[in-house]
Order: sequence, then C-alpha cells, then structure tokens
Amino acid sequence: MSILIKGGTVVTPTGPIEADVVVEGEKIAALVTRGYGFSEPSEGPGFGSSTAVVDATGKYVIPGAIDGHTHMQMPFGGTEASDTFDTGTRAAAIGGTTTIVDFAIQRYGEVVQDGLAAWHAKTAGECHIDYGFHMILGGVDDDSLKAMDQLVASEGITSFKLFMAYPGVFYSDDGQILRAMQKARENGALIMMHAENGPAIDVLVKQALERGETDPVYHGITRPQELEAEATSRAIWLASVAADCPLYIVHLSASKALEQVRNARDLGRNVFAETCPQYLYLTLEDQLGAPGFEGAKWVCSTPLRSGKESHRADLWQGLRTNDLSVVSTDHCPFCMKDQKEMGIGDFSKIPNGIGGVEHRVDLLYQGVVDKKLSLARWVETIATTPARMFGMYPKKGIIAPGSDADIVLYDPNGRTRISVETHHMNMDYSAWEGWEIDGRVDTVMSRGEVIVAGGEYQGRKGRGRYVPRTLSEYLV
Ligand code: DUC
Ligand code: ZN
Ligand code: ZN
Repeated sequence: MSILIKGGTVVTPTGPIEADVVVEGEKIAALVTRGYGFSEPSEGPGFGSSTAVVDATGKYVIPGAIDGHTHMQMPFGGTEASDTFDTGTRAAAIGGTTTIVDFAIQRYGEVVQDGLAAWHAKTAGECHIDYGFHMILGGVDDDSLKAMDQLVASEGITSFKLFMAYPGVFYSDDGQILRAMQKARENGALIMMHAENGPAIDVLVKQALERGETDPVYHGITRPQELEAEATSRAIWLASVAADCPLYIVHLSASKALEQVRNARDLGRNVFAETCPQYLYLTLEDQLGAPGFEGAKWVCSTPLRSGKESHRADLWQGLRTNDLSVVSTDHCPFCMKDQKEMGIGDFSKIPNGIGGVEHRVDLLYQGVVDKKLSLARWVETIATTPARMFGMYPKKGIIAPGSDADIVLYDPNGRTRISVETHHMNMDYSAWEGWEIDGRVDTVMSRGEVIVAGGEYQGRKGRGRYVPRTLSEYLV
C-alpha cells in the first residue's frame, strides 16, 4: 500500500520545504519537491491504483514526535503512575508522539536484567506506539556495572539514569556515580542524571515540616535552584573525571543549572540537557502556590521555579542556542484522588510527577507562534534530536527516504483547548486546564498506518514495537 501525502509543508531540522511525501508500507519512500519534480502523483515512483492520497494542504508535515522521558505505570512515592502503557501511549499518539523512551527500573538489590524483563512484561501487547527503554540504576555495584555492558551490547539499552536525589529510594552517591560514568565511558552509553542534591533537600524538607510548612508550595521552596545547580555542576565535574563520559541532564528547570551546562558545552564537553514544557510555562507562584491543596497538581521534581526570576526566558533561550537540546515531558501522572491526596498535611508525601505526554507537541508549537522557537527548532527539539541523542536516527525523528513513516500532519490554523474533560491521559485533572493553543494535531501516522485522523484515534493497543537503540550520535 502506498500513501501520497500531498500539498503540505514538510518541516525538516534545517527548515520547511514544499514537498509531497511518498510512503510505501512502513517506510518513507521519497520526498518530491513541488515545482521541481513530479506534478502529478501518477508520475511518481511506484504509484498505482492502490495509492491513497492524503491532502496536507495548509498543514505542516513533521516527523512523529519522540518523548524521550516518560514514566508509565511507574511505582513511585508509595503509589504507581496512573497512566498504563496502554492509556499513556494512546494519549501520546493523539498528541502527535509516535515513540516514547520510558524508564525500566532496577531497584536496589535487584538484578538489572530482572528489572528490564519486568518492564518488557509490562509493555508486551499494551503499547499503541513504538517504545524504547532507558534503565534506571537504583544500585551501582559490580553486578550492575557488568549488566550495563550487556544491556548496551545485546538489549538495545544505551542510556542509564542515576539519581543524585531521593536518598533511600534511587539515590547514588558520588562514588557510585563515578563508577557508572567510567563504565559508560568504556561502553559508549549515555548517563542521564537527575541532578538535585537529595541529602541537602531532605534537611530543608525536615526543617520546613518542623516549622509547620506543609502546603504543596514548600515542595518548591525546599528544592532551591542552588541545589539543582550544585548537583548539575558536580555531575559535570564527575563526568570530567570519568574522561568526559557523556552526560545528559534530565528535566533541567533552573537558570543557574543551565549556566553550568552552558559553561561545560562552551568548553566542548560531552554535556547535554533537556527541559520540559512545565518549566517553560508554569511557575512556583501561579501553580505550585495555588490555594489550599491545589498546588499538589504541580508537585514534580525538579520543581517549578519562581516566575519572579528569569528561568522561563532563560530556558527558551537555551532551546534556541542548543544548550538545551531536547524537550521531553517527564510524564509521570498521578490523580488527585487517592494519590496526590496522600500528601494532605505533608507536602513531602505528595507523589512527585506531572502528566503531559499528550500536550508536548502543541505546547512547543505555541513557542513557534510566540516567536520563541523557529519551526525547524520545534521539530528538532521534539523529534530529531531525541532520535539522535538516544540512538534511533534515522529510523525515527526525520522525514527522509528509508525512515519509518512516523508522520504528523499539524494544522497551524487549528486550535487546541486542553482540559481534563477532553484529554486522554488517565488523570483526574489537567496540569494545563483551560489552556488554548494555536495549532492542532490533525493526522498521525505510525510506521505507515494512520492512527489518528482528524484528531480521532484509530489505532490499537499492541501495535507498538520495542525499538532497540544504538549509541547516541552526539558523542565524541
Ligand atoms: N521526578 C518526578 O517529578 N517524577 C518522577 C521521577 C522524577 O525524577
Ligand atoms: Zn528525575
Ligand atoms: Zn523522570
């Protein structure tokens, strides 16, 4: 079966071009530039009566987006993230994301491969779109270091997340971090770092609770940007000691942390970072500081930052300058009922996480409308760079011959209104309730199959495939 996507503007990481896209089976077969190539579909390669024509006039034709940081049904904070791989990947698809990279978890004392097998079991037959895994190392020791080699060589897992926060849960100390970095330097893997100084945060949390400061806003106040910047800087220096091990800072939220990344990159270091839509738009005062217990909806770590400081403007600038290379969601949803409510009277018991896997493409497109990002940079930060960063390029992340036909038709004249009433994530609230966005996901194709048409979902559970990943393209 061939499909001709006709009349649209294809957005590549180097800019928009007026071109038609030919899809053969699961792959992109050709791009036909209008005005220079074939004027009629029947003149093109491989066209016949079985060619379906999709009219993309007035639409952007972009690569299916890749969310490189999600946590479906993650056991965390005494509960489990409320989106399953079924509900979460369906919502992702509706929002224009055709691949996620989720996190398999090795808990302290567990065999790494057992953790990975558990995540393969969770995803089997459940996903609506393609997916890969990073591996969270909850305990760095001789066995897990050996396992890193095996995962890179044989399991298609080339990135490992470590935590400088959450003592007693996922926390690794500096010695463990250094050992994992040394191993990554040897086998080419990427170390992904949750960069917050956990032990110092725990002191501030205890002191706040002793003062009776129990509301959600204190989650943010007890995680000051200095403790993100310090951990980011420490991770960068530890990576330097590990012979410039490739380092990727996840969910960067603060200006001072960005400064550390920028300085390292200016020195030519193998240091990369992502941010998330919540840090680009939301604030400690307006959301986390909402009256009563409302702020719990926005408890996530790293936390939302003060709107009185320049974090949001600095992060947008970082995206333009490539000091921030990727926008992921850190999708880790919890319902208010029975989940976030666990922290009424004690903010430290609120499960950390925000759901947003459905909205990243739209929220970043708003950045284009607002002239904070170019069209090319939109596509690069949500699709092309994640593909390259996480070893899935050129299979994913680009509209080019030979790539998977993961394609989104994006309608710049459409409107998206975000609400719990209309979203598809398994959450009983929306972190973006009432937001109106210029632009709308119209059609989504995953490996040549139309899974969203006119905004309506047409795919099916179980069609998503595991994507084994190679090493990051960005390493030197
Ligand atoms: N931060 C969150 O907010 N949720 C999941 C894990 C994390 O690091
Ligand atoms: Zn994290
Ligand atoms: Zn995360």
